[in-house]
Amino acid sequence: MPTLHAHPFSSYCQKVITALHEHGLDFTFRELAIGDEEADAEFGRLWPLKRMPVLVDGDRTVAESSIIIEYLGVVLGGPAPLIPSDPVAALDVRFMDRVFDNYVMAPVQMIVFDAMRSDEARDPQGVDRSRALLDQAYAWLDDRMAGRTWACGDAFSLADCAAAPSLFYADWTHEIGDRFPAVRAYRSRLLARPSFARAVDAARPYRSFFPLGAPDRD
Ligand SMILES: N[C@@H](CCC(=O)N[C@@H](CS)C(=O)NCC(=O)O)C(=O)O
Repeated sequence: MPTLHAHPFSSYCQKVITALHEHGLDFTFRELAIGDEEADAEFGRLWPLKRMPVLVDGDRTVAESSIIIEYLGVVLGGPAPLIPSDPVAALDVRFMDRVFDNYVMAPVQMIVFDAMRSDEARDPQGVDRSRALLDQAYAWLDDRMAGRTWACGDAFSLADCAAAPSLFYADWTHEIGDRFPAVRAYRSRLLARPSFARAVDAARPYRSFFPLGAPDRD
């Protein structure tokens, strides 16, 4: 059984946990709890850049959420084809995965990490730029999602695994306004997807960790 070194409240960990549930794969959860020095040291030996999650399968260590999800498909199998077998369709899935990581999750992380800093260390310009990028991403996604169920059409994919925690936390960080109805509806569909709903439920006890204050919903 593979081991996932992760934290339930982390967005990139939820992305991979959603994929594991889609595949119906059992795994051992090695929680990277704050203050657990032993887990942290073990994690640093596995992946010196220390970005969660990391999957260990036998003597293989796999880092980076998208690569872990690709690995689940090609090595560990399971019923969920999260990457289409058609190579051109697969490009669209990988493109949307990059969109959610780079243009939704990255600005969300910037704003959230900024909120954890002392007043003197804050970067208001960076926060403004990140909020503007989120607005641009929401507008682009609203057009893209009109008439679609999932990010790349009818099949739930890697891109939706990336979208789920990205849009979940994005709405908490920089609200997805009424002018983006297709993005809001997509976020609701993602929250209703059993694989992601399970990841969200497992993270409920940690909501007080959210530096901007978790809203009383979802
Ligand atoms: N590109 C990485 C990003 C992973 C990442 O940023 N993980 C966050 C948690 S959501 C993390 O480990 N942050 C620790 C830090 O920034 O020191 C991936 O896709 O796995």
